[in-house]
Amino acid sequence: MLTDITAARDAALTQIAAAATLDEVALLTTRLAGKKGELAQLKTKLGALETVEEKKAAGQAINEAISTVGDSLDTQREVLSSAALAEQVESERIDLTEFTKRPARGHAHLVTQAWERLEDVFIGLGFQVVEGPEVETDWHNFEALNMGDGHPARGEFDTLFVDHIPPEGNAGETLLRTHTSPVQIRTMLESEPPIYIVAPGRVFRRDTPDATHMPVFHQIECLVIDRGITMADLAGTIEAFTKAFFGAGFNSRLRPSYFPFTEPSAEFDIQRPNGEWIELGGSGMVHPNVLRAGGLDPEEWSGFAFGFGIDRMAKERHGVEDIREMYTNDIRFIEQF
Ligand code: FA5
Repeated sequence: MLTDITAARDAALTQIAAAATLDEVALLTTRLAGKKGELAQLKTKLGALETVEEKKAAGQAINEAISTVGDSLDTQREVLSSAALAEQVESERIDLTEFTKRPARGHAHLVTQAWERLEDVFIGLGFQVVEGPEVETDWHNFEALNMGDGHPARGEFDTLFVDHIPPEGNAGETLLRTHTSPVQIRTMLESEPPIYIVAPGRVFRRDTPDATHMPVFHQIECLVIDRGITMADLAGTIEAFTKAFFGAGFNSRLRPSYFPFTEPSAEFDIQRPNGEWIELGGSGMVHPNVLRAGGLDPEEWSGFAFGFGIDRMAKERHGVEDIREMYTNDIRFIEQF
């Protein structure tokens, strides 16, 4: 009987070792190690044995054989599964060797670069960066900036209105901000002076695109509110900014001008090392009516503000002929900066 068991076990092990696929292993598992498998069947012959000792020894030998065969099936299953996985990986492998040249890395757009550098320079000068909404109320964009209904200066800003009736207010009072100056009002209303902020952002005007105009462009606003601020602080800040941003070889100047929200007002220009002057933006001392709209007492607080076009500045700085080129998304143009 013991010889039969050993022979059956060895035959089973030989078959398992010869199994070449997982399906074959599955078949062998049922046939050999199942409850009704060939080895288990041997137990039916135990009754024919004469002594208890013989029965016990044979029973034990059968159990051991079943266990050995089970282990062998497990091992074979594992061997075949990892081989199958390796085969699948190999068959699904994609040959990428022809793409060994690394793709070119992109970079930020010219205007984004200018925007980020402006923020860095102003942070270096001690300013905080704030943001305001692109969709504004008529009040923040005009009224609070000393441009009441019918003020002729409103005509300077060809405004895009939003088809929206605010919860409080009337149709035609919601618009796309025409400049970053409404952020002055929001900042004064939301924080206590002293205020030293810059507010970069996107602005909108119904301007026909040409070499120096886009209907969507970017401005950066600077606002300072403190005690005893004078025009000299404005001039000094613009000069410090000019040198920090453009370089030590650049100078700045103020020219008398008019904005409803500043009094006195000035255009400011920068001078290239070659002596050429470039207009940059508008500036002035914050008008008392604007301070009041911002909830501040003009007797106690004074301040200056300036603002300029980021796109226009980048255009001048890099000698771009036409501002529209910056938005054609022509990679040959964009790659140059
Ligand atoms: C203003 O928008 C004022 N808010 C600036 C200001 C701020 C004055 C604080 C005083 C105190 P202006 O309309 O001039 O001003 O526009 C400022 C700058 O935006 C211009 O100098 C120019 O650089 C840029 N700009 C104006 N219109 C366009 C346009 N359509 N496309 C590109 N840049 C423009």
